[in-house]
Amino acid sequence: MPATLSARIQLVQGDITRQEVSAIVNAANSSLLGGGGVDGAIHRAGGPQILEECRQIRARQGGCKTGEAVITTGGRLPAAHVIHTVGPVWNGGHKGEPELLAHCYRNSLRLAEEKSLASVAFPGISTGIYGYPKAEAAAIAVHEVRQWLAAHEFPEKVVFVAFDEENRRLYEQKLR
Ligand code: AR6
Repeated sequence: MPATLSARIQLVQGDITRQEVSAIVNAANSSLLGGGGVDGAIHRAGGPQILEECRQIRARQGGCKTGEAVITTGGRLPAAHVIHTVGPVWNGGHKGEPELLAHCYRNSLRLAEEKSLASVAFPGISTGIYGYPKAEAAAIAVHEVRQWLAAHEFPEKVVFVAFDEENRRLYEQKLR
């Protein structure tokens, strides 16, 4: 990886709600009304203002389709914003899942660029409840972020947040 690019990508293991970045990305569902996993953790830590803005977005545009992304406040989170994106449910890999997952990363990064956000942290979208194989998902995440950073000034930095040791190792391999 070119030095300038590697300096713009970080890997940490931990809880995404604690990240001090401009925006954290939420692995949401198309209702935007919250759920389990990282979605539940973000709404719990960030407080009711996030859900309130999600409801306003629903009223305007009726939720969020798979692969798309919307942005709200971060409420009480250290991050000023939450970018909510809806990953694909894993269905064997022949239902467009890789392309939809790539769209999640690209559309999230596009929102960050539109707002000139300095830094964005991503969880492993779709790799929990939605069942996307972790290694394949990490490969897509790393590929899409590298492509984006090579062509865009914003966000200046992307942080991959691995919740567990297994995910951290997978990202390490892909980033090597
Ligand atoms: N910080 C970082 N990563 C986390 C955290 C956390 N606090 N908690 C979980 N992860 P998931 P999905 C990791 O299930 O598969 C919700 O109900 C987790 O280990 O949160 O996209 C939504 O409302 C996994 O690697 O999201 C949807 O209905 C990754 O985050 C559905 O789940 C994603 O796991 C979305 O499923």
